[in-house]
Amino acid sequence: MQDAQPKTIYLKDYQVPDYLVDSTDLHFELEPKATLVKSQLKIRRNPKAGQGLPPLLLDGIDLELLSIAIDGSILPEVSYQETLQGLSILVDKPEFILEIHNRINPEDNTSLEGLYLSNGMYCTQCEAEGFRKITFYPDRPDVMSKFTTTIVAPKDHPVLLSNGNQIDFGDCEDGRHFATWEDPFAKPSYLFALVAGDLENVEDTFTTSSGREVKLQIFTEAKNIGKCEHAMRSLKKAMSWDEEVYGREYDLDIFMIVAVDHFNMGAMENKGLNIFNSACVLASPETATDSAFQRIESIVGHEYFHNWSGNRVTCRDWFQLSLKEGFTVFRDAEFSADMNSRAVKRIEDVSLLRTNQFAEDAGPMSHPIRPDSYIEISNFYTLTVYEKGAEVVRMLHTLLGKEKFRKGSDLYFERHDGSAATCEDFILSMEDANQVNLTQFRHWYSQAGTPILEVTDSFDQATGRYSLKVSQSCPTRANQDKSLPLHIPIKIGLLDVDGNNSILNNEGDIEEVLEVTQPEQLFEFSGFREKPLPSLLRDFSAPVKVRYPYTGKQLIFLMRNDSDTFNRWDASQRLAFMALTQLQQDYRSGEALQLQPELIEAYRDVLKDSTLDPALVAEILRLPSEQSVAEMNDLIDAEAIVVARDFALKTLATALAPELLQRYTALDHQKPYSPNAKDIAERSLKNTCLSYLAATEKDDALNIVQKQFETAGNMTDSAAALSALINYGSAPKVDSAIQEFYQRWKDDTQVVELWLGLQSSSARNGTLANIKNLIKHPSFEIKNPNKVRAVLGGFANRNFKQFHKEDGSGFFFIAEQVVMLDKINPQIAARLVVPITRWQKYSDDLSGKMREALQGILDSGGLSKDVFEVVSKSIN
Ligand code: 0A1
Ligand code: ZN
Repeated sequence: MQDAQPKTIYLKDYQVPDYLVDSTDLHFELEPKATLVKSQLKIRRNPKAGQGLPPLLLDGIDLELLSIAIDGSILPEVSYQETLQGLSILVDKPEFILEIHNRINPEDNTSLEGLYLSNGMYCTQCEAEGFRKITFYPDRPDVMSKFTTTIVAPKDHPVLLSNGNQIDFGDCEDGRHFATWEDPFAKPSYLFALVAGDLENVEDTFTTSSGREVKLQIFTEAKNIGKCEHAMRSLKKAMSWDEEVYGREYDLDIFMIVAVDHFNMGAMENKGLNIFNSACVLASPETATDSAFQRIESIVGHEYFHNWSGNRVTCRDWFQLSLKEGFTVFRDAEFSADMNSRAVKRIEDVSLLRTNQFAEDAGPMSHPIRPDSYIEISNFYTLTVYEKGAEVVRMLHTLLGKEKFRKGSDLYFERHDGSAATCEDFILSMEDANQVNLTQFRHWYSQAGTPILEVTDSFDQATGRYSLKVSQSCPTRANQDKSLPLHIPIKIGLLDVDGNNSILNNEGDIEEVLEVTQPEQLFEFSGFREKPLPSLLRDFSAPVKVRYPYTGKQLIFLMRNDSDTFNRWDASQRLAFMALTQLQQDYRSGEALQLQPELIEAYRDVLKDSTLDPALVAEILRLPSEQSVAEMNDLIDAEAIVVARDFALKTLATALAPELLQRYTALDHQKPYSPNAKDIAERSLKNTCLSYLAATEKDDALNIVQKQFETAGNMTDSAAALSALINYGSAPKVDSAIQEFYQRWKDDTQVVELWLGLQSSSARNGTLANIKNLIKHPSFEIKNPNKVRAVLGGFANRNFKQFHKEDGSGFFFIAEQVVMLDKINPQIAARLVVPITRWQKYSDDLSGKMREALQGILDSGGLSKDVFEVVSKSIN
């Protein structure tokens, strides 16, 4: 729990470590309530750290210290001191062996950091600072050491795993058994992992480009062994892809993945022993949706890619987190794009960024992709560090081009292999490999906020010149220094009256990347007979907001004609946003609501266009979420947003019902399930049509939904039908569908999580009361983050309507849960509170209620650093 005064850590205070650890020998004797940890560290004074022999400071939290010895002699109590953060040991020689014995309690460790138990299985989570909950250690990423680990456990835990290669195993005299693992690669403590349990595994092999055979294993509880195939296939694809695209080969003889039910995040890239949240690795057609299949492929790829971008080259300090995360997200996004539909992947990623990262960057926790300070580093595993970080790497790729980017990444891996690097090192490698200057580009690492580009244009009929004027600005929070202009790549095309791309330059290009570097800049093009229509920021070439005064007609034209698929979708979003804004205003001024007929016709055209990728049709049809509309508004009027969106949805559903039904029927063919891009696209459109049809709330439409619910042959169709029923069905049928589904799937954890999530995100009145029952349901477990995310997270993050009730009931309920959860799992509590912290953007009624809920949390006292940081930064 929180110290009297939680300390802020600053990047500017970074200092190299005083001592280095050449080798780390760990010995575990596993017991649920009293695990014995013996660590032997070969320690040496860091020659780069200055003169003298300062005390050796080791991090340690919730540890019971048993003994300390240096070079075999037990230390007297006068030679060390236990502090709130760990241990301070007096040192009188520059090199020595330190041996520490301590005890920990995995069973009572509900924070899921360090060593803990999940369904009787021991596992670890050490990033960012979990290793200090295992033993006393310099727990910082720039201390890299070679680890050897011995695990002793009772034989009812037959599988004993750690990083690297197993070098020994056998029986102990007392009936237990042991295994010893050695990792030949030096690594920081956050990449350490240990697993012990009654697990089964599936096995395969991969032959690397240089001909080495690698053993691949996925471990899980016996009941889930049939759900590993997709992850294994994804892993092999990822291994080939990294060889082809980045020239990176795997380096150990074995690569293991373990599925764990209790996990704070998606997965963790521990060297040679990735630990995964079960939801991000286990799948079967009957139990997992298409999005689960795609999520698994991308996360398996992500963790695998970390072996180079994260493990072989790690981070010097946690301020550099985006060095490994931004780069690795970019790598996994490109991997997924290559394996599936590139355009749809891009649309999904940009939707997430715009809806949630833009909101984060406009809120109280706004920070640059390389933050300058933090109280609790776990709070900085954010969309900004991950997703905006990936966009920054993508911009480098766009500016340099594929070949030069690869030269830069090759140099980066070569220069920094085996060491802990910084974001600056990454940029320097890109510069040095290509003789380019990225001085101005560096501001992306140090400045927070979403830049806004105002674009205007003019055309001179007499000369045929067309010019685009671009001005950039970056509204940041008051406490930030004035922002400097950024280097922004804007990919554009110019459409002629027939919707074709015009030629833009003497090279005959039809697309160009404009490099915006000035606060205001003019770009000129010539040779036009008529004024072209600009297609701006194609493929979302920079994480910015572009403002250009498009008319509704022009947007419909772009939707129909733009050769850039992303921008076709983007035009539809702009159009929908314009309509929703108008509806909000009409609602507030008491006018009758109506949707423009041209808009309805534009949607009808898209729905009927059989030449378009069905997945793209689905993306275009789907109206922007309430949350994304909220993000676009300076002042959020939650009620008006809900009314406007509901009205637009129902109007479209009614007007397009015949076409929706036609497409639904054409796509409703029963074929064996396969999670390939084409089938996923078809299911996506089919189920989008289904949910629109359900929104008409007509009996015949609801009968179709009911029929799909009863006959679905895969979880994608089944869950889509259940969701439509929950949101639009009539009461008795909904209840029986919910019960039927649960009875069928109650033994499958992943499906139960889905079932909980569908209920908590229901837009129906009465959802909060239902949630209060759900948290008492036998399937709910407050100590399991997936269940918390499904029920409480589903409500606060994916149920705009019910969460933002004007009486504040949603906020007060979440606040109460946050206070309770904080005692169990601070990381999860700190994430759950975020939706209430954006109070400043809401209109008065809600904003006051949110503040009140936040104040209640703060007043409850005894908060963790995690929750304290998020709440106090929002309220002050
Ligand atoms: N590095 C992992 C995710 C991860 C991050 C933080 C954690 O605890 C604070 C746990 C896992 C990844 O990017 O996949
Ligand atoms: Zn990662």
